[in-house]
Amino acid sequence: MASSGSASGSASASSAAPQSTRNFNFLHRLCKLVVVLCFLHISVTLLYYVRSLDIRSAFVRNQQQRNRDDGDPTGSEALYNGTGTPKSWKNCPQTSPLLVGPLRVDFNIPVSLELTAEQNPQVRPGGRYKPANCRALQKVALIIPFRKREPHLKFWLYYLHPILQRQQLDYGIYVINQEGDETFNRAKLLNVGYAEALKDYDYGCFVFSDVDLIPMDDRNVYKCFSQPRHLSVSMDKFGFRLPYNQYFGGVSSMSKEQYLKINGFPNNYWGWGGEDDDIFNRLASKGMSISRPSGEVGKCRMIRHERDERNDPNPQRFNRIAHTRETMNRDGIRSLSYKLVSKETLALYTKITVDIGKP
Ligand code: UD2
Ligand code: MN
Repeated sequence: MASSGSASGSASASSAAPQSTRNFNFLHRLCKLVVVLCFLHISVTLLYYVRSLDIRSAFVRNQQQRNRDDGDPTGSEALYNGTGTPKSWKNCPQTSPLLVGPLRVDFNIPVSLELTAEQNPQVRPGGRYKPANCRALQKVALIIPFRKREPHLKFWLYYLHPILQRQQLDYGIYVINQEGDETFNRAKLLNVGYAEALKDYDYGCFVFSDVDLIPMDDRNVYKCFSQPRHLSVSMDKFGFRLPYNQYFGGVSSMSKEQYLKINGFPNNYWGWGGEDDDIFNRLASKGMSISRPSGEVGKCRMIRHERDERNDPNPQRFNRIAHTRETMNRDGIRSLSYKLVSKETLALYTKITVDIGKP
């Protein structure tokens, strides 16, 4: 039993050698496979990492491009050049270094046109200004619809002239005064302002402002953006909130191109209300979106007032707003007609008195 045991022992010893070799070979191959897999894993990880770097830098490039677009909605500075400013001058910076942020606006402190003129010696006749040491990025016409609101206009000029100068804009102020006692028509006056301002200068940007609205922060820049801008987003009158998402009343800005794309504003909203919603509908129907400052930067105050005479709520407004898409192509800047009564180049603004007819 023992010999057979030893014989069988030697036989199993002779067959154990190739077995261990086979095991060794197997282990060797397994290790190789593990190494190859590790290598593959590292390569794939590296590849993804490099690609994500590419995407990140493309994102940064894209953001920078967008910031540039925001500064110049026309995408070319050419429009804003040729202002009579020497070519060697540098462009003003994207963000003016002169801005101070939140401002105190108090309508209990009386102001006068004389005081405003005294405090703004750089403003030229007609309410024109451009920075003395750099080329403004935009040429902005400020258009104010107006009738019998002299006390409000005094405040507007007193507060806005210094702000607009700190914003380093090349600007002009146009007060569009409706002649006579017919029903008031805000949007048609704004169209007149657009047409008349362009007779003066090649403005590329138009800011449309109520006479009674004053911004409370000079970082709310009265210029144009890559999308139409609503500037009076957070008004004391509405508890410093946007009353509704589509709200476009108060102060807004549009580049010439954006304005022309919607055929300007409606001419047939007589009396109070609706015209701002019609403008919003026009923009939406052309696929544009509304750009807005933050609620903090967009704070503003409205001078308290009663409803004016001959500006009662327009009973047709709801019906008209419902049909903007059908009417906007035939009613707008392309079909505007009015009679210019007078154009006065005053110390702080250009006053355009106009006969815009009646309903
Ligand atoms: C709101 C909107 C305004 C416009 C209006 C409806 C705000 C802050 N503003 O203003 O943009 O959509 O509703 O039409 O929500 N004006 C005169 N003389 C007049 C009548 C009007 O100068 O006799 C001018 C003036 O610039 C005034 C603007 O038109 O600020 C708007 O009229 P409003 O102030 O009487 O109307 P309001 O405050 O409800
Ligand atoms: Mn008002």
